[in-house]
Amino acid sequence: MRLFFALCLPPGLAAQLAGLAEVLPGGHALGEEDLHLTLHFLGELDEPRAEEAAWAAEALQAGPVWLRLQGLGSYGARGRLSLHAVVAPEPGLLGLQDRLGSRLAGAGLILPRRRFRPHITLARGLRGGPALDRIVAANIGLSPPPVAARSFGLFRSWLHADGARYERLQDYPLVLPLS
Ligand code: 2AM
Repeated sequence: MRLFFALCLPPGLAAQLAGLAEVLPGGHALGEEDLHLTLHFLGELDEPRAEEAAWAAEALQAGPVWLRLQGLGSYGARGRLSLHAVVAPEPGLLGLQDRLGSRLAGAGLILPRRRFRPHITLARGLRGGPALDRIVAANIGLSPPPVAARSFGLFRSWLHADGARYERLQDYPLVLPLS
C-alpha cells in the first residue's frame, strides 16, 4: 500500500483552491475532496507496518493547526510540472509534523529525509507555459485569512492513468485547545 499522512483541509479552503487549477491546459487538477497537505510520505508498506504507523499516529495528542496560504508555486521538470499553494511554516504546523515524524520513527518506520515544505498540490503533469505563469503571478498575493485544520488522516494513494486517487483509511481529530 502506498501511504501517507496528511492534514485534511477545511471544506471552505478546499473549495477555494480546487477551482484555481481547473482552467490550466493538460495535466490533472485535483478535485476538492483530494486536496491535502502531506505531513509524512510513507511509501509502500505492507499491512503490519501500516498498522504500526496508524497506531503511532493514534497516540499523538494535538490541537488544530493554522493554515496560512502564501501564494502559489510550481515545481518539477518542464512538461510535467505541478502547481501548489504555498503554506506558511507556522510553528503549530511544523510542530505537528515533527511530533508525528518522531512517533513514526519511534515505531521503526523509515521516512524520506526530504525537508518539509508545507504545500497543497493543486494539479500535476502540467506542460507549463504562459497559462501556468499567469496563474502563479495572479495569485502572488493570495493570502486568505488563516483557517484551522482540525484533523489529519492516514491516506492510501491509488495510482491511475488520469492521476492519483486518495482513500482516507484513518482520521485523527486534532482536538486539544488551539495554540
Ligand atoms: P506532492 O503533493 O508534492 O506531489 C501522495 O502522493 C502525497 O505524498 C502527495 O502530497 C505527494 O506530494 C506526497 N509524496 C509523494 N511522493 C513523495 C516522496 N517521495 N516524498 C515526500 N512526499 C511525497
